[in-house]
Parts: sequence; C-alpha cells; structure tokens
Amino acid sequence: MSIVLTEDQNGVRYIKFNRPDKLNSFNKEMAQEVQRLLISSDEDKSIRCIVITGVGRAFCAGQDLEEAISEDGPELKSIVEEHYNPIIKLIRGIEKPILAMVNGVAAGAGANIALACDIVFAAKSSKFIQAFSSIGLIPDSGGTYFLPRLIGMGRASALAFLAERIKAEEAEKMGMIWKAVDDEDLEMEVHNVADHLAGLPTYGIGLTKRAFNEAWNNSLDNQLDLERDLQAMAGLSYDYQEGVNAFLEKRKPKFKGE
Ligand code: LHQ
Repeated sequence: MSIVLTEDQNGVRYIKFNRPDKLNSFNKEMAQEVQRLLISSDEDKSIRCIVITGVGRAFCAGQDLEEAISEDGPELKSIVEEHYNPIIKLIRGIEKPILAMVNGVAAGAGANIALACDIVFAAKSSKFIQAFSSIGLIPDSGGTYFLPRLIGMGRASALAFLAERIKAEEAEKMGMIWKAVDDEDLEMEVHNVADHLAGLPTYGIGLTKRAFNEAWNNSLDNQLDLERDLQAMAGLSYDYQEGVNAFLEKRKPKFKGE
C-alpha cells in the first residue's frame, strides 16, 4: 500500500498521508512522496484545488521520532531542510488553493503543515499540538512564521512553550483555522468547498495567494504596487472576461482557470 494515497476528483487532487498505525508521522519516504505529489499537482493544469488529509484517526503526528533518533537515519538538520522546508515552500508557492482537511490530531510538523495551507477545516474531535517543546525542539515547518501571524505573538508563545492540546473549535475561535466541523460532516463539507474552488478562476486565486504571501513582508506602498501589477495580469485572463460577460448577460460564469 502506498505511503501517500491520491485521488483526483472534479479537478481536485486529494493527498492522503497513509501511515495510520504511526498516526501518519513523517519519515523520509513519506516526505519525498508528498513533495513529488505536490509538484505534480502544480504541473497538472487539470488540478485546480488540492486537499491534504490523513488516513485513519490522525491527520499527522509530525516527525517519526523513531526515524529522528535512529543512528542510520537522516540528521535532524537535513530532516528540516530536505523534508519539511520544501513541503512548506511548495504549499505556499503553488498558485492554486490548498485546503487542509484535519481529520484527527495534528502535532508538531503535522500541525504546521496544516497551518501553512490556505484554508484549514478540522473535525471537532481533532486537536492541534505544538508538540516540539515537549521534546526540546522549536516549532519548525513554518511554525515560528505562521503562528504569530495567524494568532498573535502572545498566543503563539503560549502554544509553542506549553505544547497544550488545542481543540478544533478553540483553534477556530482564535483564528488559527478557518472552520471546525462536526466529524461526520467533515468530508462532505470539504469536498463541496474543494469542488467549488476547482470551478473558480484559479489563475486569479493563484495571484491572490501570491499577493498574500508577499504581504507578510511588504510595506503598504510596495503592496499597493504589487496589487496594481497583479491586477493588470488578472485583467488579461480569460476568466476575467468570462466573469464580466456572465455578469452582464445575467448567466452563470464558466471559468477555465486561465
Ligand atoms: C508515533 C508518533 C511519532 C513515531 C505517534 N513518531 N511514532 C523535525 C526535525 C527532526 C526531528 C524531530 O522533529 C521534527 C518536527 C516534529 O514534528 S517534532 C514533533 C514530533 N511529534 C511529536 O512529538 C508527537 C508525538 N506523538 C504524540 O504526542 C502522540 O502520539 C499524539 C498526541 C499525537 C497522539 O496520542 P495518542 O492518541 O495517545 O496516540 P499514541 O501516542 O498511542 O500513538 C499511537 C501510535 O502512533 C503509537 O505507536 P504504537 O506502536 O505504540 O501503537 C505511537 O508510538 C505512534 N506515534 N506519534 N511522532
């Protein structure tokens, strides 16, 4: 059985971590496979939305700690550099909407991979744990970047230092995730949103993602310049024409994602 499962449906690529007996914790093989699948989802024009989730009762328990301490395993520094950093850069760099469907516990790098996604849905029974401090490590996989930006420095510090288990509803309340959903409704809700996103103007959404990425670090002046340039690009797209035509003709638009 493959270590990561994939399924393409209605323009949506589902990427499912598949080491359920290890709570989908990451080893080298799984990290490489996730990278490969993200790259191929980026390259495939028919894919217009990506959903990342886990098989079984966990989303992902972060790094496989047996591998991390094994003498013949990869070094800690190269685990971060070669396994997680490329995944986070791909999630942020792919100009298509990426959803996390957090189906169960998300700990360590697993939590931060979810938080790097554009929109995070989580089952109400799931929990987010910045587990790093419990084993003397620091939040990686973008944790020190995204957490303070998502929820503010005070909350980020508390979560990172205390490694408390945060329930999905609490995560939603503090703005860490988009939505906590009843467990039995999670798949249906995410499938509906993903299908909807895959029918939207993907090119414009991708440019929006690029603008948000840049906004973390830009001055207002630079961001306004960027918006001007990206808007000019969006304005040349098929989907812009289609959107305006459909509005004026009082019909539903049929976007191509271009
Ligand atoms: C696991 C794991 C796991 C292996 C559950 N590894 N087996 C980057 C660079 C380099 C080094 C280190 O790390 C990093 C980034 C990181 O991600 S650091 C953070 C690593 N993750 C953690 O510290 C979380 C460890 N796991 C847990 O605290 C618990 O398993 C949670 C809270 C996630 C779930 O608890 P339970 O629901 O009580 O499940 P469990 O603990 O009984 O786990 C079930 C099985 O999964 C068990 O195996 P077994 O053979 O006894 O059934 C665990 O050993 C295994 N497992 N996480 N990360």
